[in-house]
Amino acid sequence: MIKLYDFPMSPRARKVRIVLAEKGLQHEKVTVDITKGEQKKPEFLVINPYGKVPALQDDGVTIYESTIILEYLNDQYPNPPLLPADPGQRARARVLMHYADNPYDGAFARLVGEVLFKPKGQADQSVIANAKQELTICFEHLERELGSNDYLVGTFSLADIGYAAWAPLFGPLQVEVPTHCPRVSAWLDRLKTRPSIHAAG
Ligand SMILES: N[C@@H](CCC(=O)N[C@@H](CS)C(=O)NCC(=O)O)C(=O)O
Repeated sequence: MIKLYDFPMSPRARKVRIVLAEKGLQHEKVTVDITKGEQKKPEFLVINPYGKVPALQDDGVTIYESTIILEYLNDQYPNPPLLPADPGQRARARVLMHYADNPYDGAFARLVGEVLFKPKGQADQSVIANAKQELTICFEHLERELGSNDYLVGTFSLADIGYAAWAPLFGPLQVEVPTHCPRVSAWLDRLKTRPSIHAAG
């Protein structure tokens, strides 16, 4: 049985929950309460030495880093496939996964640090403004990447998941997709209607 070390509010764990739902995989969830520091306990550091969720155990293997977990699940449980078969499109999907994990995730992580983790009134407004500016650049890039497609690489794939996973935090972080990125808005709305994304919480 697949075991997911999870925390409900974690966007990186949400990525894994989306893939588990897309593939209809039975699994056991173990909640690691990161608000209580459980991710830094010695027994969890044996599972993920970085002391972060998610982590996943399956078939005798322990994996951490959400994007590597996604790739593992797609390799081990190929149906439905969540990466294109064509090598060029597959590489493009991975480029977009890398983009989700770097500028996009990085800007959100800074916003979470200021808006959600700092006591009210102590958030650094310049960090917030810079992070929102970086997100605008990300949304503009995604607007170009989407073109007229419904999903980043045509059909739904792992490439979409890293972006969808942060959407529940747009409200609490007061992030809005700029009006000059209508394709991004439509794509995020489309993603919200997928049962897997709904199921992942
Ligand atoms: N690059 C990692 C990041 C994991 C990560 O930062 N997880 C957050 C929750 S979304 C966490 O565990 N934070 C607690 C901590 O850093 O102590 C991944 O994608 O799995």
